[in-house]
Amino acid sequence: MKEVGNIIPAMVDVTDYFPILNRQINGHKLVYLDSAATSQKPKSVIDCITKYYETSNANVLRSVHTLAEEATEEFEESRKKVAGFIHARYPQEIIFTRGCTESLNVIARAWGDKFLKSGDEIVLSPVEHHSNLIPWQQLAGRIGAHLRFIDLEEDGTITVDGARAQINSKTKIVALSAVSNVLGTINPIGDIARLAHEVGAIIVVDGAQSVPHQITDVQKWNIDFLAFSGHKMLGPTGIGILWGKKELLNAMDPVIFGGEMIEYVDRENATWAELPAKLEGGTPNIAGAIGLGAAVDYLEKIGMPRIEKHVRILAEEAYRRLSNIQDVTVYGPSSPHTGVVSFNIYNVHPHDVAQVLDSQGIAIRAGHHCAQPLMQWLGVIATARASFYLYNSSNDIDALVNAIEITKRYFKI
Ligand code: 7TS
Repeated sequence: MKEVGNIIPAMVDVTDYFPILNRQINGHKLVYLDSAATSQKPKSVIDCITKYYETSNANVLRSVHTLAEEATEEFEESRKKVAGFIHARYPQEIIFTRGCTESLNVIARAWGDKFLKSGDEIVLSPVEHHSNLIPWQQLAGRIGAHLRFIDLEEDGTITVDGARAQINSKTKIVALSAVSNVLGTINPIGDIARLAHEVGAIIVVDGAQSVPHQITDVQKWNIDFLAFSGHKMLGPTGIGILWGKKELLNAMDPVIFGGEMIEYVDRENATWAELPAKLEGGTPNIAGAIGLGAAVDYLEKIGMPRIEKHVRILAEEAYRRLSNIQDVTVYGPSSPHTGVVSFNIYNVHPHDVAQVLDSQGIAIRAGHHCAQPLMQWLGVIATARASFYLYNSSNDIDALVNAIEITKRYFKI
């Protein structure tokens, strides 16, 4: 008998609030299971960006005319909203960047180049997205530092003991994702932050997959830096956040030089503006920042604890149901498991799985997910990955399970 999942409705009226989810794809209603790559955008975010361009568009932080003052006010209001969202102590600790990748690169350059020296160690994990690996590889190469990797448990989880085994007096930076974009594992960030601080190291957290899905409290975690992207949390592309403790951001030198970030300039020399301008050289993505503020409003209206619970229930339900399908391998722990479910169908390339699913209107991602060292650890070249957000329901899991059965029949598995 065919298994039917628990009834888990979407958290919002998708038809009204997420216009794109009304689309038909290849004759089927779109089932969007690729939010880990980028989330869809609610109408309130789309409308907010349109309104900004239609009514207040101007450059920020320079001119004194009305439009410029309105734009600056909205831009700075968004900074405050983001600060509140992650429980930052000061809005000046919120630096607008292009995204998580840029934020991590800035930390590696601006903190790493200044404060690390030859022989120092950087502790990472094998599950990191390339964005939280390559900047550290490059830094290590520039200054002669060494990378160490936390051993994973059999199911891919990271434990505090595993971290403790790699952290020592030579450790200067621990850089870890809070949630894996492939395994959906949730890492014990607060405990690992304590270990890092015990040896005088700093901890950098890649929050790309965690900030959209759970309450983020940088003070409770007691971390030093956090990087994340607006586009995975209902906001627009091209806007992201670098958060750091004020004293650390103050100690860093800028990496982008030009307009906006200076205090005084003469022919030979320049001095830097106060935070956050010091680290925001050039005209920022104003509409993006304002759109991100609208996304934060939307997420807070729905409630992060509810979103966290919803996504976790869906992911664990999908994990359970996919595990019960013959010839399907699901990766990572069954619980806790959030956001994403990676899987393979025996003898079928994940790209082929994604293609058959697309023919059924289902959008998933297939590939190495910018986590090739993790693929090597799993012993696979790629996986298929379904990822969930507040607009998904158990109907989407039904559609996914059904389409996997169609794929198996197609490839005669
Ligand atoms: N870190 C993690 C954990 C990620 O999942 C991603 C993007 C990034 C960093 C980089 O974010 P960006 O916005 O700067 O590109 N992850 C994915 C993904 O899993 N599929 O597409 C993008």
